[in-house]
Amino acid sequence: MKKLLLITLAILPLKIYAANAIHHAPIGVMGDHFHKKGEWMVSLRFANMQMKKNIFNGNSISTEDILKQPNTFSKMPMVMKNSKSMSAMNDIPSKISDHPHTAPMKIPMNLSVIPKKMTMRMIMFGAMYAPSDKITLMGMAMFSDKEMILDTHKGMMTREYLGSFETSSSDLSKISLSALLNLHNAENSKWHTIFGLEKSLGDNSKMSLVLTPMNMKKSITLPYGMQSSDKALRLSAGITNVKLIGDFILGNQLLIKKVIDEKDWNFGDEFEYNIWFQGSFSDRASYSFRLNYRDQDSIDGSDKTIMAPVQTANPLNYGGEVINFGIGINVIYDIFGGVHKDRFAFEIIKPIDQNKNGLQMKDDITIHIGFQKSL
Ligand SMILES: [Cu+2]
Repeated sequence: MKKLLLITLAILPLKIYAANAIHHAPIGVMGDHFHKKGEWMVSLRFANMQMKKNIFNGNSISTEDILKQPNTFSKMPMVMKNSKSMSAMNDIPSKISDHPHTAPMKIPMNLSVIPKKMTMRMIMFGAMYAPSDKITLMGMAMFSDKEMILDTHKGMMTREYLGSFETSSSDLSKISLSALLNLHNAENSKWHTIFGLEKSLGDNSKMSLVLTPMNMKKSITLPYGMQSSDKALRLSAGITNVKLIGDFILGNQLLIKKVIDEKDWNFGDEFEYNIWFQGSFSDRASYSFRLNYRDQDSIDGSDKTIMAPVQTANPLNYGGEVINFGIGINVIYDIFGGVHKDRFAFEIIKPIDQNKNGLQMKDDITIHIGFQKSL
């Protein structure tokens, strides 16, 4: 009898602290669960995001219509290394905009390079540690790899297609440190807050060869979206509620990210809301449905060397609202041994509504794959 009681006590904490597949949120949600005092967890996540086609203020737009969009940089004096020609151009700004064919640099009046496909891959290493039952600390490092395929058209007259090219960048993108603070821990409803700092690292001025509308290969500073980092420091704050309704889980999370220290430019502040529903196939396998709403501001500031006849070179063509729907599974296996089991998770996400600012690529499917192990 005494033995039985001891075994029950030993198993009990496991039951409460995330023993079943359903006890962790869908893998795309961060900072959803707690650990018990002294416990560590390590995680490895991989995300693959695709973007295809373009949308203008949320509506689809054809290649022909993108080629009719004005190139914001055609009205600006060009930044040139030769100060003589720089001052000469400053003297005749009206001539540049009024008479494009006589402009010294032949800057296309309209957008001439069109993004066709973008792939972003992210690898995230994470660690969690609970100094007490009330607080769990969470650290994360993210590597990103971006690839974009673009089509170049002639800058003027016939606007004919000249060819395609690819740009890419990869780097350590950011690191973050957060604390989860338990506010309320009842049997069927748990509340906790998240506070953290996120530092963007990596290159923010990577250069790459591009095919210009003059049909020449030239090395330019890649547009904002292709840079691995914006070098900004962000504060993140959030609140999470996880409810147990019968055998099901209903989770809610609000998360904001605000830039508190920036360089010349930074990606906009973010607001994110997640609501997810989970059910169990068994203790070892659960499924999830998730709605995700994201609203991001456009880019603040600019990099004067980023100027190309492509939508991504304009800081206003960033941010906006996207609503995503995700389906996921969590499974528990016992592969690597130890006190705690091995958790694997998969989630596939598809946008259901996109109202992005200005002219941008359209989000397509994102997949998340994760491995988590408590120590
Ligand atoms: Cu954890």
